[in-house]
Amino acid sequence: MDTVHIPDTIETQSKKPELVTGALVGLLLTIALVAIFYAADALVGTPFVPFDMLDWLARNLPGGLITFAIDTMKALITALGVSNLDVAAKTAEQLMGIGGMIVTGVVASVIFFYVMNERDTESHSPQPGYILGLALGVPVAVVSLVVNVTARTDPAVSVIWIVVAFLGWGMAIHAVYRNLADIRAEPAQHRVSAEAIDRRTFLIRVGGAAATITVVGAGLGALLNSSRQSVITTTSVTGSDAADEAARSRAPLPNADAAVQPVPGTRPELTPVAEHYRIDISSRPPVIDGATYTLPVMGLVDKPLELSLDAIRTNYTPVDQYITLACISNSIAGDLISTQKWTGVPLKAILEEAGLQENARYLRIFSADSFDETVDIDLIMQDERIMLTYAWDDAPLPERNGFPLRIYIPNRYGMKQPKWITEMEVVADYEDGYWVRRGWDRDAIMVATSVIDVVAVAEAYEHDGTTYIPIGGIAHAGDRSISKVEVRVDEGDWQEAQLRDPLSDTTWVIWRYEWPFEAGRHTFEVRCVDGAGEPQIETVRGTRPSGATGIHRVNGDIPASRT
Ligand SMILES: Nc1nc2c(c(=O)[nH]1)N[C@H]1C(S)=C(S)[C@@H](COP(=O)(O)O)O[C@H]1N2
Ligand SMILES: [Mo]
Repeated sequence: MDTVHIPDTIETQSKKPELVTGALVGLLLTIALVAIFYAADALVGTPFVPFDMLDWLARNLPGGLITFAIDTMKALITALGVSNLDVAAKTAEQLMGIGGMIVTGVVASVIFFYVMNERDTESHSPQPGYILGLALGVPVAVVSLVVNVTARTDPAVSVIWIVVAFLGWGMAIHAVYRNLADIRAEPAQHRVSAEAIDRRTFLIRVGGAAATITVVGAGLGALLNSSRQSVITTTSVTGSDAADEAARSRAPLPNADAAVQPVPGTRPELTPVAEHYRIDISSRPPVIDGATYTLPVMGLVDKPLELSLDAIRTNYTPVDQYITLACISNSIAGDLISTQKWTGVPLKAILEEAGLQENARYLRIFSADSFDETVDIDLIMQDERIMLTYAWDDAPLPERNGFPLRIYIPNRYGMKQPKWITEMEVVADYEDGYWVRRGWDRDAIMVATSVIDVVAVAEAYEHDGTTYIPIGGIAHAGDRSISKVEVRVDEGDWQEAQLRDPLSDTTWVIWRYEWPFEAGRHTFEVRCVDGAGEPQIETVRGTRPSGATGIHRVNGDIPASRT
């Protein structure tokens, strides 16, 4: 045994466990706790608390700080060359939640070791462990109760589970502390050398146990989550890619006859649903049961409504629109912009049924994830395109994109358009919505932007002795349409591009320009003019608070010969 070799070390050391040991113990046991939460979530649907903590922080920190964190993350991810920014950002965010919880556990454990060392008592009461567990468990349970919208368990069960799990964690840390203190306090000669273990061996055993729990918990969770996911896809109404394709070939797109074809390499005109960008304030989308869901429409109305999803789908005349949605934090040429076919009911029809009272001015919309926004009622009554959306691409809204209901408001960035709507209230006074309270633009009108998607060197062709390389991309100005796109190369003259008929006047426009090819290094730039003749803003401006502006510019070496 090791003890035979190092009794002196043990005797001469202070009997108190060091704080570094406290940090190590906290690290091992908190990782194990995270794994247990993960497994329980996958198994029975209890809250995964690291995400809840992060969501709560994101909602309660000042808006500027969050924007800074998000921008930093975006910059990091972009620097790493990841292409799918929103997916990567979500993953980074989730890892931050887990990291944050582990750091909290480590700090709490260090403080616990410190306090215990200071107390200097021989008492073997289990009380300190309970106190540690409750000190973290109770606040975490409260936070989870407030923000969690994905748990499948009853809130009471969730709260008890979180407190019990943290109690177990606190007791485990205390037990490890006591053992370490006892081992060190014990004079070497009192040990039965065959059974006694030293501090290091004990810690290795604790580490082994924690690692086992972690691996089993995380493995179980991952296994259950992957099987759960596959169930969702097989029963999903959207079906396979092939089915989507079939659906599309049955109903030709409204611009099927457009003369101008996209340059190969231009982003798809209609974004596949699964690839639509996704931005929301939660680590995971809220889960709502469509079968029991009802939407209350209340406040300053003559007849408050309580609408089931079926009632919304069948009692009103549905409308279809092809829509380009963009996030206000999309940078120039970023990928937080997508186009889909939306189906819903004009909000006007619903408000008319409820009957607006004299002083009705604004509609407050509340969401399952505690997001909210305010819409001007005059706007709703004037613009029948403003709709309560229940389908994308002829299928129920995907969970992450707002199932069962989201609003559509033309010409506004996504931040003004709540998903997962749970309640609508007609009110007299304006109130800032979720992102407006955090410093973003109150109106959030979409800014005109144009982007170069591709300089298609591989598509070069010859015409009348000149070689041309097609350049293609998109231009977008909310619902204001695009009247002109211009391209310039190496700061020469602006040249007009051809515009493809768009899917609708609320989608982006695909453009192409045939560039007379010259070998060498070139700079390509694009700008656009909206349907009212208003040119896009050429000055570079960041996303906060009103959306990014500026000319998109790309540089490239165009090889002289491409065989
Ligand atoms: N309830 C709720 N609605 C929301 C958000 C949210 O976080 N919660 N995010 C908004 C933002 S900032 C954007 S850009 C769009 C994104 O919609 P998408 O994820 O379906 O693309 O949803 C908007 N609606
Ligand atoms: Mo957004």
